[in-house]
Amino acid sequence: MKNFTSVHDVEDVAWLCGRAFAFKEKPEREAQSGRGKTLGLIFLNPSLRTRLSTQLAAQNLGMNVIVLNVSGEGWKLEFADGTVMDGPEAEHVREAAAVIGEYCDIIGLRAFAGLKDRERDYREELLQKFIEFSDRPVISLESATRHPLQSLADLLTIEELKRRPNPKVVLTWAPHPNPLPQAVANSFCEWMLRADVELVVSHPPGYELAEQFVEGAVIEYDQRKAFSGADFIYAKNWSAFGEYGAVLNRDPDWMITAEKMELTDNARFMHCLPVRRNVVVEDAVLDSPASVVVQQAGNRVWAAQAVLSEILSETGRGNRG
Ligand code: SN0
Repeated sequence: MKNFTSVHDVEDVAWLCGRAFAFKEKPEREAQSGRGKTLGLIFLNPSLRTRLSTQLAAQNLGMNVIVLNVSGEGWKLEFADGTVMDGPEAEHVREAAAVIGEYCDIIGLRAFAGLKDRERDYREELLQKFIEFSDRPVISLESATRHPLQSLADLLTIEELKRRPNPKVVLTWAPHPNPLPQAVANSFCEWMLRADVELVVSHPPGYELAEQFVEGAVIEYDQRKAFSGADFIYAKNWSAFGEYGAVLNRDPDWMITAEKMELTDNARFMHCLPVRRNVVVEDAVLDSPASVVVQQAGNRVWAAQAVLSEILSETGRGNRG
């Protein structure tokens, strides 16, 4: 594995899950493999789980970790070519990524969708420029269209908790006051479609995700119908893809409630966090034994460790990116 930006970078998803579970069982099993190597974690947006779990995973492999919060501490970056840089942007990604590549053997990058220019976001311009100009392996810590470390941890959690083969997994849209990226939802779908689950996606009209992510999933506009017989309920808000970045619906009737969870087959409740209580999901669900959000977040460490270990085994063979 050279870069880790989507499920398409993974040859064998089941095998990668196996590696993650092996690290969960024995975190120090490859404690020397990253010795003398540096991971740089570059954040253009806030983070709690991603920053801590990826740092912990790298340390378990013996790596050095350095973190830069670009939005708070770095120079404001320019990404477009040929611009006259007389505005607030002080540094171009061409130099910034190249310099980070000098310091780091592997780079993790968080760069959310801007939600203004759909073509630019879906081309993954920021991520691609970091890959190109750093000349190092890059791990997505949530890009414009995907959050693959989250999705891998989600899959690990489903594998640990499923009570039957081919469980019914429902991704449901839920309300939120602000426009959020489609990345978590897109990514969850493409990973679930590579796993042994029955995927149902439920959202109000207007919230259809890009075809490339949901092709093969069942779309059910009636949330209650979608919940029927479900083994896992995965809640997430996203803004519209069609009317790009718009908040079209704030209907509290889409919130996940204990009453709706009754429609499922004793389903577990999942969310990537952070979650807005009593907007996305009511306290009664989040505080019930059905909620597995903390276990899910815990699995972020093993997802990151499995991915880092794979990339290290490549860089060890002298691959500079
Ligand atoms: C991000 C998202 O992509 O939806 C990160 C999730 C891992 N979530 C948010 O930005 C939530 C912010 C909020 O105001 O609730």
